[in-house]
Amino acid sequence: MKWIDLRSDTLTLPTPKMRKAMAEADLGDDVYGEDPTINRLQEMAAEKLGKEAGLFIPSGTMGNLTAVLTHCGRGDEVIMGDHGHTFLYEAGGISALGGVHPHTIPNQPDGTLLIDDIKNAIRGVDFHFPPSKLLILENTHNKCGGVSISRDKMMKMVRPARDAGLKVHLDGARIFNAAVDQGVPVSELVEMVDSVTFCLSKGLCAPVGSVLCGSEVFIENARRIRKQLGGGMRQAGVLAAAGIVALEEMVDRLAEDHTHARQLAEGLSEIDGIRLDKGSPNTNMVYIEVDSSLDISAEVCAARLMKLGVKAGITGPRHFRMVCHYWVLDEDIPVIIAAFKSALVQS
Ligand code: TLP
Repeated sequence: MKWIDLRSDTLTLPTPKMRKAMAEADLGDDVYGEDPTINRLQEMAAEKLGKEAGLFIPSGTMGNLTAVLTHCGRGDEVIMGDHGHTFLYEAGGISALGGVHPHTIPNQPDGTLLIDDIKNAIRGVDFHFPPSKLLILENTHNKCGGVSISRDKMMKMVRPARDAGLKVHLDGARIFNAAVDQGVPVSELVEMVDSVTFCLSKGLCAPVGSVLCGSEVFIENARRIRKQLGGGMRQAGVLAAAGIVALEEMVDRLAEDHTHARQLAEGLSEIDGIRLDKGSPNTNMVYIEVDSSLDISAEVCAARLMKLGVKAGITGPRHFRMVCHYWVLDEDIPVIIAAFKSALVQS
């Protein structure tokens, strides 16, 4: 059976061109800084993002963790959204491994944080308090519906942190989706932050890896933290080679995933009992809720969809997330919509 797997864009497989580039990559020991393919990927990434330097990291989670531990020491406090990936889905790594204290404030439906909430979260000087050191933002914002956040909104959120002497890190796992969605160079969306992680292994289809970018001094310090975390890899140019293809060939085509997400959202919202959960998709994610008048749980619905070749991500008792990516094709969209109709009719 042909599967249409919408659970995440992390499920993307490398393209044939990536596999060829991986097989032919020039390699060396990256802990010595001698893997030419990794060095090239890091330079390309830094240049695209308008930062001085980049560091290849095994995952987005380790990229964010490395950034936090580079910016903060034990007992320091990080301000972040309560729907942020670093808070919700990174296994509490910043606390468990870094002794860093998370201070959450509410994410708004558009993925932003209120300026007053940021200002109020920043601690004054008092030995009772953990020192506020870092603000973390996320763009696109996964849990808020894959929403892409404009440069203007980013600038506004960064300002109060800057004024109080905090650093700012961006979880830009899908920052290229945001740039393509807004039709702006990616550097414009990250110019205001001190550090940014983006993922090669999501919509960009590489099998493994993220790049952390920032100033030369920051990246030198981050290199030590990555080593402490066990993320110093050796001949990992085999992986970076796919990342280079990702940056060269897979960025502009993200627009197709956004079109598919819009088509899917339109088709699903016409089905009785389905409503869009987080507003219209503006990048590659569609979140939906199945009405309680239909007596069907997400588990039962997902099982029926599976029988029809569709894998959807369950995000709540009646909620789904569907993520469009390279391996979801034009002709798959009507198949997914028909599968939902059929799965709900049976209830
Ligand atoms: N997100 C995954 C799951 O962990 C939820 C997904 O399927 O979307 N930042 C953001 C915004 C992410 O969405 C993710 C992965 C990460 C960081 C972590 O990346 P990896 O999986 O490479 O550690």
